[in-house]
Amino acid sequence: MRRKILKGTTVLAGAMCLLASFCESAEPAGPSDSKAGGRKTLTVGFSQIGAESGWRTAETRSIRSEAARRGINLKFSDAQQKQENQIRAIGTFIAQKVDAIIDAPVVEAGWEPILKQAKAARIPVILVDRGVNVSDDSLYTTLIASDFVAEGKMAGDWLAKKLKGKGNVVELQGTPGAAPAMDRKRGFEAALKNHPDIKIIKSQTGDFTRAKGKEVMEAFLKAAQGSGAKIDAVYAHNDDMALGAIQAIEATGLKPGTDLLVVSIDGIKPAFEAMIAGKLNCTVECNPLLGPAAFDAVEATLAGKPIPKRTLVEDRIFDQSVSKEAIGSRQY
Ligand code: GYE
Repeated sequence: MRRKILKGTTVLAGAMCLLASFCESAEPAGPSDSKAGGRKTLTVGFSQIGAESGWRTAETRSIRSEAARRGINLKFSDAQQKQENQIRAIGTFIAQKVDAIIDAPVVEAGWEPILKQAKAARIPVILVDRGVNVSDDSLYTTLIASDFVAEGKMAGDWLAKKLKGKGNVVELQGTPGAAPAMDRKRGFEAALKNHPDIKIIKSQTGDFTRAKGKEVMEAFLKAAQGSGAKIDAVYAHNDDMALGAIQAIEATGLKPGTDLLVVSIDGIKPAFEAMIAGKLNCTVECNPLLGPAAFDAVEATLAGKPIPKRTLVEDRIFDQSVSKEAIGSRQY
């Protein structure tokens, strides 16, 4: 499978050149109106999951601003976390005969029928951020996303070292059925395989939101109090849930970051602020600035150029030791 690598935020501009082979002089074609100068104005439908996290709103901003920069007419649909809303929106985009569709699929399963409709209408579908589970991968053009298993593994390796191979961990999972929730769990568990004295004593979904992360963490803390178990660390599948958990921990009088370690994924600015304040210990970056790569893919595919099936966004880990110097260059 052909694959491209897109590096993390700080080196994004440089790494975009990796994509230039299929981006340069892409001549978009499609059924849209003509612009002065003969070039067509592309119309692209974007089915976004919602606005559950800082990561998500950064991704939306990136797609919107890149569409505007390229003079692309963007039809934006917010699914409010529901796959049926995404499927409906994609159906509408197909009926409107858009030139291409960008989809950030909330969960992995259940996409075949609508993707078959898009394929039958010869509308390319670019997947951003999360993958889908389909038997025929010709149903989408390309997937531009991070390796979530690797992210979970980075978080787990970091935590295992910090805990010196021993401790009780509670886990706040992302949305059930979502690729980043399943894969970040898998990667984290893989990292802990060689550390039998680190135990995940509780694991529950906090739906990638701050409010749910707080609520579930409150329940974890109460249960631990009742049973006499000590929680040594929290692993949250995203920063927003970790920030919610930090509030819950503080409300009990404990010090997050000191009494309990807190590790998460995304690398949004508030996470860097929490690291500087000593409340969050570590975050694994997951770059949401996917607009440029998504529209490169749209324009290239409409120009009939071959594009890789998978573009990997490269991520890296940040902890308190580097948070101060790193925060200035964070773009989201
Ligand atoms: O980590 C989380 C968001 O799909 C990678 O979704 C994305 C995840 C991200 O809500 O904050």
